[in-house]
Amino acid sequence: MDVGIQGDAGLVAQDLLAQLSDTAGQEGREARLALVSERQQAWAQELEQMDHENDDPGTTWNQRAIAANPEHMSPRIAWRAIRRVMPENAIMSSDVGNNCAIGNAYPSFNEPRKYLAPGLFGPCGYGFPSILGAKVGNHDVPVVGFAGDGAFGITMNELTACGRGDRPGVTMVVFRNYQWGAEKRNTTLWYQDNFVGTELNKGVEYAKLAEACGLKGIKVETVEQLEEGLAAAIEGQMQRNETTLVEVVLNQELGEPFRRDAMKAPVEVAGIQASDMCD
Ligand SMILES: Cc1ncc(C[n+]2csc(CCOP(=O)(O)OP(=O)(O)O)c2C)c(N)n1
Ligand SMILES: [Mg+2]
Repeated sequence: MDVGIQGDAGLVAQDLLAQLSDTAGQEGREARLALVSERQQAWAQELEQMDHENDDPGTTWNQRAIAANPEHMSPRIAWRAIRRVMPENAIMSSDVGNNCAIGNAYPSFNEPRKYLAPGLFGPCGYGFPSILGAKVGNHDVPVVGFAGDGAFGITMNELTACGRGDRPGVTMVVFRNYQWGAEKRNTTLWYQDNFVGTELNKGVEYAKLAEACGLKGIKVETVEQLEEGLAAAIEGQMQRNETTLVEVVLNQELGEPFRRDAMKAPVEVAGIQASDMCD
């Protein structure tokens, strides 16, 4: 029998619990826990082995992106390096974008209130201010923010304010793939690489922007540089109250689009010419 319940979720759950016996839910519990742990281990193993993003049939963006910059880290290779260095008690934030979305699979947490994400609201520019706020509330805890180069640009004016006076130090990682990657991913799939407005200015040096704001900035291009640079930045945050921006140069691979379900190839409804769009 199904029963619809309308009420405050917390209060209803408490009432339900009060009605249940102490052994309710025990049946098959061990087997369920074993299955969860088996699945977790299998997933962790799979993640360890994934270096690159797949192309959908008929598209070649990722293959070309890997070939174009074989010396650059892929998002997954960078995330594995990050995971090796992140302190266990750190609070992290994750912005909206392709690199951050790929990265959401990597961290694991042993305590609550460690992971800040914009969820379904999806505002680009979330990663930096949210980690600044986390540090204001948790001076003794290492905090590390993550954002793509496009999304970071939306709130990077905070660089001018966060180093004032006795503000606590933070560590901010910016993934530099020179593109609004998540948007470009849609275009590779449904518009035959007809990119419009997805390229970022290659001449901008994010680490130097941080330095110009009186903060520390480092640009890293290899796994070793990333591990060393991020570890040093976190050490500086905790020991010397330093804020460091870690600019991580990546290749241009792109993972799953956010809304595969919501996107469709455009349908030609009339014989419109490009020249129709001009004066
Ligand atoms: C305020 C705002 N504007 C636009 C978008 C749409 N949007 C979602 S992801 C994305 C691209 C993010 O690019 P970047 O931060 O460089 O990350 P990447 O995908 O390259 O890793 C955009 C424009 C959004 N979510 N929020
Ligand atoms: Mg980007």
